[in-house]
Amino acid sequence: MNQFIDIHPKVLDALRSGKPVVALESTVIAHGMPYPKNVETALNVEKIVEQSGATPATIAIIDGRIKVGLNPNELTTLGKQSNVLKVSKRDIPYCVIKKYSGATTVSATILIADMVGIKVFATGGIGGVHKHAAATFDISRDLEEISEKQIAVVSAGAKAILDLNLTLEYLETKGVEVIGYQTSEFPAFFSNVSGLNTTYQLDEASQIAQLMYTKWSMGLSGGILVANPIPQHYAIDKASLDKAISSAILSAKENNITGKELTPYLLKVLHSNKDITSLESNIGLIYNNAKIAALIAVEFSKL
Ligand code: PSU
Ligand code: MN
Repeated sequence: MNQFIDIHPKVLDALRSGKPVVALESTVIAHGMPYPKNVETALNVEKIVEQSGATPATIAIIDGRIKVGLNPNELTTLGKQSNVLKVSKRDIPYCVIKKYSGATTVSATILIADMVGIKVFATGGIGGVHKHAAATFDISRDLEEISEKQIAVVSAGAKAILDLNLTLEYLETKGVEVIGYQTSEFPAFFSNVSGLNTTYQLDEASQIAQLMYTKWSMGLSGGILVANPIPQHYAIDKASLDKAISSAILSAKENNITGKELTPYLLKVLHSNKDITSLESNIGLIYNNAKIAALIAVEFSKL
């Protein structure tokens, strides 16, 4: 095993005996939600994964050590401290040599999960192609990593702040199938109305596990995006959501927020917008994704 990684004993035991494991990211904890809701959510997500029959492995960097599986203290520190780096692929070695703590994005989490052999990963919504990307070139590393690693990523589609159509086009170019879990419409994170289609719809976790097994057994490289709609009672009405997103993007422009700061900034503005319930919705969809991810991991471990 890689000399820079510490695997939590529970996770190591599960991996060695072929039991189901679900990787979880940490940027959503450190940069995607305010304290203390973030820590509460992260602890609940782990509980949901466990209750659904899999071992949770939250991934982060703590004082320069890459951790696969955090203890509650580490998780709390990550959610409380304000100097935690947002770590994408390019940031990992720097964070390690400086002995800093870093929260891993979807892309860095996938990369580390793949190093230790985890095949299923849950998040809220993946990063993707930003609106106006033709001018800014802002395309999340998340899409590259999903397309390179053998992993199933369960998310409520891509974050609604993005250009969802371009995100789907990009995934198609990279050969990533977008599987709608019990839906044929690509979910739009806080809402299930996008007007866009998933590649295919599958209704059972066992079918998704079979697809993973088949893709990788025939030597096709790359991951699968499982798009899991937000539970209807958490969904935000599309008109209010679009309005809130437009004003968040405008605010980012006025304040010259770009690069890695953009996504956390937009989410922060949305979460503080009193017209929509985006923080509650974000938490609701993450719980739902954690559960489906665990069910898929359980089914995949049987194959
Ligand atoms: N999903 C959420 N909240 C988040 C994120 C995803 O519900 O905060 C994070 C993920 O870590 C994702 C990152 O990888 O946002 C994308 O950032 P960027 O657009 O800078 O690549
Ligand atoms: Mn970006």
